[in-house]
Order: sequence, then C-alpha cells, then structure tokens
Amino acid sequence: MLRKSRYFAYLLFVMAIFIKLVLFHGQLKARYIDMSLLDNLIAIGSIMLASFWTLWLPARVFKWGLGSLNVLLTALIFADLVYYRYFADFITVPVLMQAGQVGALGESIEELIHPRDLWLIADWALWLAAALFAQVWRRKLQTSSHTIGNLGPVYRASTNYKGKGRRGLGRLFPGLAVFILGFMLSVGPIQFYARTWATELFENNWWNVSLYNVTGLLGFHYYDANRYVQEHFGAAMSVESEEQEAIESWFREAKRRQVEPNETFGAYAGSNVVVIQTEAFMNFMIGQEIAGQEITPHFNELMKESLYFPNYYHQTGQGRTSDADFSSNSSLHPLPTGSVAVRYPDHHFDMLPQILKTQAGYATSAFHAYEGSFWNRNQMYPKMGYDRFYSKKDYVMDEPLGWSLGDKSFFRQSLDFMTQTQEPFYSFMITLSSHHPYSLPAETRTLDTGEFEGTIFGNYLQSIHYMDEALGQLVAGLKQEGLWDHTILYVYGDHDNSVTVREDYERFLGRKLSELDMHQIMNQVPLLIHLPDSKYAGVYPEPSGQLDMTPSLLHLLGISAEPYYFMGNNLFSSATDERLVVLRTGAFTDGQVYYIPSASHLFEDGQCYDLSSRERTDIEPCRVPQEEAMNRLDISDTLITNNLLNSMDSNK
Ligand code: GP9
Ligand code: MN
Repeated sequence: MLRKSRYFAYLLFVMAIFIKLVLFHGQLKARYIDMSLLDNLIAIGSIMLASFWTLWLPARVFKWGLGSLNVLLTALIFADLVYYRYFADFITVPVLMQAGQVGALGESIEELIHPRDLWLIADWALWLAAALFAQVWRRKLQTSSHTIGNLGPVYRASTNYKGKGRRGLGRLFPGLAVFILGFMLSVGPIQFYARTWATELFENNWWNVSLYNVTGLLGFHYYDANRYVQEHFGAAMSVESEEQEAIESWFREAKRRQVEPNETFGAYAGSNVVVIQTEAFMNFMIGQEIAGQEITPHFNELMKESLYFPNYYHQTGQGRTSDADFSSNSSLHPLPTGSVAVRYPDHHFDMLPQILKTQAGYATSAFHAYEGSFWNRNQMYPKMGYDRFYSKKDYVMDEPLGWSLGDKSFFRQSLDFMTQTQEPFYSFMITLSSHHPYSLPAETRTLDTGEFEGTIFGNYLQSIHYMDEALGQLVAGLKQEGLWDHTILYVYGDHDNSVTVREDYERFLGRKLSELDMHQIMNQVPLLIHLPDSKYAGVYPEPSGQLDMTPSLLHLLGISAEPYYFMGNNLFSSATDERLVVLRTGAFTDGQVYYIPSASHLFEDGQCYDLSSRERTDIEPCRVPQEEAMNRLDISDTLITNNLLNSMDSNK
C-alpha cells in the first residue's frame, strides 16, 4: 500500500511539472516553435531523468525529496519565464554568475511578473490540502485504533535487516526503470533531431531559443551546464592551425576594407572623443512627433550638423548593455550566451581605449552612475585600458531617478570630471534613465503621450524625451567649456526597449508594419557622429552597426587599424557596397537583402527580403551572405573563447 502511494505521488509529480512546462511554453509566444508530440515526450523524459533518484529514497525522506525537487524545478521555470519576458532568452550559467544583477532589475521584475503565474504553484495548494487531509485521516484512524489497541509497536518490532535490504533492492529497480525510460524518451528524440535537421545547431549554438526548441527547458539547462563545465574545466581548447590560418586570412581581407587613407583619415587627429552609449535608445522615434511635440528635439537639432546613420543596428546578445559596450570598443561580436565582460574579462582583445592610450596618449575614462560590479565593469574596464572608471560612488545623488542618478545630473557631473582631465581624452559614457520599465516621476514627464499615457510604450517615449533633454544640456555644456570645436561626439543606442507589441508601433507610426518593418524597428538604434567642424553632415543610409565604432573612430583620428583584429566596417571608407552587418541572432543585411532567421535556424526556414521592394523573396539571394554571416559569428566566438588574440596580436 505504502509503495503504491509512492508511485502514485511520483506520477502526480511528473504530471505537475509537465503541466508547468506546457504553461511555460504557452507564455513564451515563440513563433515557429510548437510543442509537438515528440517534444512532449522529451519534456516528460527529462522530468523523469531529473527525478528518478527520488524513487531510491527511503519512505521517510521520499516525500521531502520529491517536494524539494518540485520547488526547485518550479523556481527554475518561473525564473526562466520572468527572464524570458525581458530578454527573450533563457537563464544560462554565465547569467547566474551575475545573479546580483537579476535582483537589481528591481522594479522591472515586478513589471515582468503576472498574476497568472500563480498557476505554476497551483499544485502546491493541492499537495498541501492532500497532506492536511491525510493528517486528519491518520489522526482519526489512530484514535479508533487506540480504542481497539495500538498495533504500531508490534509492527516496528518486526523490522529486521533482511527486510530492510529487500526493501532497498525493491526501490532500486523502479528507480532504474524510470531512469532508462526517461533516457529513452528524452535523449532518443534529441539524438534524432541532432542527427537530422539540428546538426548545425549543436555545433554552432548561437541562439538559446533554438536549442530550447530541440531540447525543451530542462534539456536546455542540462546542455548549458554541460557546456559551461566543458568550457571552463574541460581539456584546454585548441584551435587547429588550419582554422587559425583561415581566421588570419579572413582578417587580411577585412583590413583591406577597413584601412583607406582617404581625406577623412586623420582629419580629426588629436581631437577629444566623447562616446554616449544611450540606454534602450531606438531609431524608430527619431524625427517623430506626438501631438505636435518632437520626441527627441535635441537629437533632431544636432542631426542637422552631424552624420546620422538611420540603418545602424545593435548587435547585442544576452549581455545587453555590456555587449553593446564590448562590441563597440573591440569590434568583435558578443557571445551567443552570457556577457564577454563576465565570462572572459581576462582574455586579450584589441580595445579602443587601450589603443588610444598607448598609440596617441589619450586620457581614457568610463562613466556610468551605477554599481561598478554590474556587468563586471570593475574588472573589465581596467582591462579595456581605462585609466579611470567613474561609477555610482563617484557621483553625488542629487537627482535620484529610476535605477540610479538621472541623466541630466549624470552628464553634468561627468562633464565636470572631464574638464579636470588632461586632453586629448576618450570619454565613454553610459546613460541609464531610459532603462526598462521607464517609469519616471511625474515632475520629469514633459511629453504629452496622448493615447499612450500610462502605458509602458508611452512611458518609454517619456523617458527618451527626458534623456534627449539631458543630451541637449550636455552639448550646451561642452560648448560652454570650450570643448565642442575639438571634440568628436559619437552617440548611439545600446539595444531595443523590450517592448515588442506591434500594435504600439503601428499606432505610433500610423501605418501597418510588416514583419520586416518590425524586425528592423527592434534592431535599429540611431547613430549620430558630430565632427568638430560640423563637416560631412547628412544622412548615411548604408547599413552599419556597433562593431563599426572602433575602426571608424581610429580612422578619423589617423590611427591605422592595420595592426589590429577588427570585424566591423570603417564607416568612412568608400567600400559602402561591402557592408555586411551581422546581428547576434544570425539576422543580417548587406543593404540589398535582409535575412531573418527562423527559430529552427535552418537556413531555408529563414526569410529573405529584397530591401529595394521590401518584399519577401526567394531564399537564394541570401545564401552566400548568410554563409559569411555565420562564418563571422563563428570566427568571433573562436577568438574570444580561445583567447586567440593573445597569440595573434603582436601589439600587446
Ligand atoms: C546597468 C545597465 C543596464 O549598469 O548597464 O544594463 P541592461 O539591463 O540594459 O543590460
Ligand atoms: Mn542597456
């Protein structure tokens, strides 16, 4: 009887976790990913693999083992759900290493938790009710057995070692059987996928959502943990000399595109450089109005005397702000999982601040009014070549706003620090006030967002409007300090705003949006470059991206990119028809075509668009550039994870 109830409880446990996984999947709303019968079997199999051992536990601890596992798995599913709502990705081991950071999302996390998530713990209420009921029932039985004499001690006295051993053996087989069945149900179909359409995916994992599509949630976590252990504790990875030669030859070709001694080369040598990496600053609202009010009036004004790149893409992955920072300053792609700053801060890269410092004697500083440990900046910034990192503790909190200090005060105080620095200087600033969930206090809201009032989309516009005003004040400050006429100002957005509701954008822009429109909207961030003499002002529609910053700034300052290993393009070279911009998801554009990969990540399942007609075309025109795009992501990953630049780079 006791044994039977144990199997019944186990069955209920498997069912409960399975239902949670199904609920979780329903919440993802991931296109192209359906839970097929095979996927359901994988899910059930992986639950069995995670829990078969509980059947080996003696009766005393069995329910506790099963209960704790339920709590653990539920917590994992819930954490993944919250994380996915914000990042459209799953939690990985490197992300867990930044656990403090997830907590620091604070207010954002509240926005990301929905009342319907309570369904995930509905079974706990049932378990509790059942346990209470059983307790009452037992008491009743006990009272009635007291009346006919208590048989308990008699039963206990009959316990002997032989009986114990037999019971242990009796537990061994069911546990083993569940393990084997679980293995067959999960690993079997995954192996089948891996041998057929998903081969490439396991070799070249660039997107966790596609991995999830094959392995399910528990399988994904197993794969991710395994990958982490292999990467960090496995046999030292080595790159075959053939592969290294292929990489070197790719860079020889890249340098041909990057190095061009034309009239802009060195035209601004010795100028200060101020880079503003702006939080969640997207391109779609540049030049747009709401109720007759411009969203970004100061940026728009600045555009008139600057170079503006409307087809500039963020190329970030899971590392968000830190990826934008890394890619812009190293001209390499971020990693498919985690942040380079967290995973490999000790590896060698060719970094813009380091180069400016050693090659041209620049004073280099990073400015970000937040905890210095976030995204591992305390460790990463000295490695990048910054003399000084001004973090939250260096600022007076005289304008508390959102996560930290308001951008207006942040710019004002940063400018004060800058003016005390020796020139020329390289100043890298990261703003924060326009961070999710974009809820500014009433006194800072100066935009009438009309029909969007009170919505997250309206709040987003509001916070960008505030940041824009801060930008205007910074420009005025730079002028006042007499820096404007010998400073290059480089402003770009770090990534999208995580608000993905198409109707919001349609209502705001007043037109229907195609899938291509939407993809571009979510991936384009503005880039503005103001040159000291306001020369070359205009709109540059060629495709460009965050990886282009370092080669382009070095070009303007007259420092050759020749000795370095950069993957981006030089925005000032004439080879505009060779501009392939590759996003971390594997999407790319070369200005002619635009490719959107599918979740399956099979090339043929993706969408290829002709940018001149903006219509979806046959897949073929995307084939060659897609191979190159994959090659680039692969080269970048190999360089970073194997610390290859440490041996390739003679300029250390
Ligand atoms: C905080 C800032 C925000 O320091 O970098 O990071 P994000 O959440 O955008 O990656
Ligand atoms: Mn950010």
